[in-house]
Amino acid sequence: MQLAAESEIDFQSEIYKDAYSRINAIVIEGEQEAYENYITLAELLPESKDELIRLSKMESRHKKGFEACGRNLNVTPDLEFAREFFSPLHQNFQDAAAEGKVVTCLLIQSLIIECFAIAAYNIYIPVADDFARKITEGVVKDEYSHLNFGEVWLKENFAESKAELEQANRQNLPIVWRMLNKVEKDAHTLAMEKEALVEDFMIQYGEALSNIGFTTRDIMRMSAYGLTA
Ligand code: Y39
Ligand code: FE
Ligand code: FE
Ligand code: FE
Repeated sequence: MQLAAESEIDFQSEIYKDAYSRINAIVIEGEQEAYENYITLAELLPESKDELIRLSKMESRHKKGFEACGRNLNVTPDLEFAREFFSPLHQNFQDAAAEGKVVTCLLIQSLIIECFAIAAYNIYIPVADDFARKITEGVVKDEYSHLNFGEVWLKENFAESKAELEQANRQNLPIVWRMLNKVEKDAHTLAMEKEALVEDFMIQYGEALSNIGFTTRDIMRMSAYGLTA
């Protein structure tokens, strides 16, 4: 992998800034929705309320950090693009929350979205500008702790959650693939390759499913739903 410091990335070029206006917006909108999702989860899981409110506050700090990254490059985030980008997952989370389907909410936010964030931030860090790299390094550590919350809860409630997890995976994993396809070109402009994003996502997500209690065979079957998107 090439490091930003040794590469030819021109962070001030119009091409870079145009792509950044969408990727930065996706991250800002994602952090805002993550903030809201953890507040919703705190209402659904009163026994974990304090912990979930703490996670929600971390997400709003992340949002502020990434807003600063955009300002630092003189980029205006395209938030309308970002809201559209997240709307299918956002809608599925809202629908699940309205039905009290906490397992589906946890799969969407704490597994899928957190793994997506971890993959994106891991791939971004080596090719980020110095300001954004420092911010993102701090953020990605937090995202691992958010993923861990979901893993621990779902592991403790695995037997009762298994069927709903499989259904929620089937419904939501293809959406992640469509999201990756929509962002592939802009990510490439930022020196982030889709293949690397997919690989990192599948490693994080597969590990999470394994930690929760799924077998290798289950994980293979569940992962295959991504491929048909
Ligand atoms: O839990 C979180 O903080 C997640 C909301 C943030 C999602 C970030 C999504 C990043 C996708 C960027 C795609 C770049 C190729
Ligand atoms: Fe909303
Ligand atoms: Fe976050
Ligand atoms: Fe998070």
